[in-house]
Amino acid sequence: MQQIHVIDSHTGGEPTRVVIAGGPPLGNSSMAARLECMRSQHDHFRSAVVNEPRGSNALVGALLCEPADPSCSAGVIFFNNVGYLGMCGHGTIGLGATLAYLGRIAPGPHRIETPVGIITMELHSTGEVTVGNVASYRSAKNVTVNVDGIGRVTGDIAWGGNWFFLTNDLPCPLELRNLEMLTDYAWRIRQALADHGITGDNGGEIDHIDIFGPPHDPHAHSRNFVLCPGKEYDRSPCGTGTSAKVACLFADGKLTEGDIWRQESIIGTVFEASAVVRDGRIYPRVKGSAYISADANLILQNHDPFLWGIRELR
Ligand code: PYC
Repeated sequence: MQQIHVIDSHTGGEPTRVVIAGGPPLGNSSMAARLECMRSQHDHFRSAVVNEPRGSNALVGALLCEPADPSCSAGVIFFNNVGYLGMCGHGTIGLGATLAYLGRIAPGPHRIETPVGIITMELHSTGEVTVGNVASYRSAKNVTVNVDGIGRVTGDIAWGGNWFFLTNDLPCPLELRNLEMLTDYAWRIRQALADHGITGDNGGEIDHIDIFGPPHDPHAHSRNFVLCPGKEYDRSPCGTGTSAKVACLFADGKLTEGDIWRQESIIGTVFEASAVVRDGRIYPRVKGSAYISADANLILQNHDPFLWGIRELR
């Protein structure tokens, strides 16, 4: 029997499960190398933690690691129902709330190692967390793709720690009651991008689709629907997606340093974003709150036919 100590939280409705103890041995190299080790040798661990019957398709896992860089407070590898994420904004906010709950960090800024670079995570005395993300940028503007069963859809391709296709072309109002239609629409866009060989830089797969429309909250600037790689929607406004959006707004001259962008999610939760410019590069900052929902041990019994989770649900 194996035990895995986890802390569950949600950030604007989107769940995160931080693995505190019981993770696989991944060595002491960079987070990118450790992610590759986990992917190639311990992928069953990912599935056991986030997939049913212990998890759900919406759950994002965060394996807490000793950092390789001593200037960092922690390292982290994010994963989901189908694979791995370069970065995760809502997950980092969940990680901040988790480390605060455990009494492992005090309010103030902390450096965190991720597979795509070092980020900052500032814990505020209010319990809110601001993520200082990796440099984000738009790689292509106004890309039109022919989508099966839909027609032409136009959007931007941008990096916010993951690759995004961001579009204002709406198939219907951004309402939770339209979830099925939005999911189908976004999934078709994703497939069309792949079919037409449209990628991020260096062939990076565009595995997140971010659809924007008018907000409900009069204090927010926009509402979004984000489809994640495993065909599940983000309940939060998506930290890396909001970072990609901030990069696009900057590139269009619609946002400058110090401006605030309030991004509302499909369930009405809001992230507050801004950006810092350093050496000509845009570093988005995303602020939100997370709430602890469980402090538990996952049990893996050797005779359980679903010891490693139910894989390939999608
Ligand atoms: O907040 O960056 C994010 C995120 C990515 C996938 C789900 N949430």
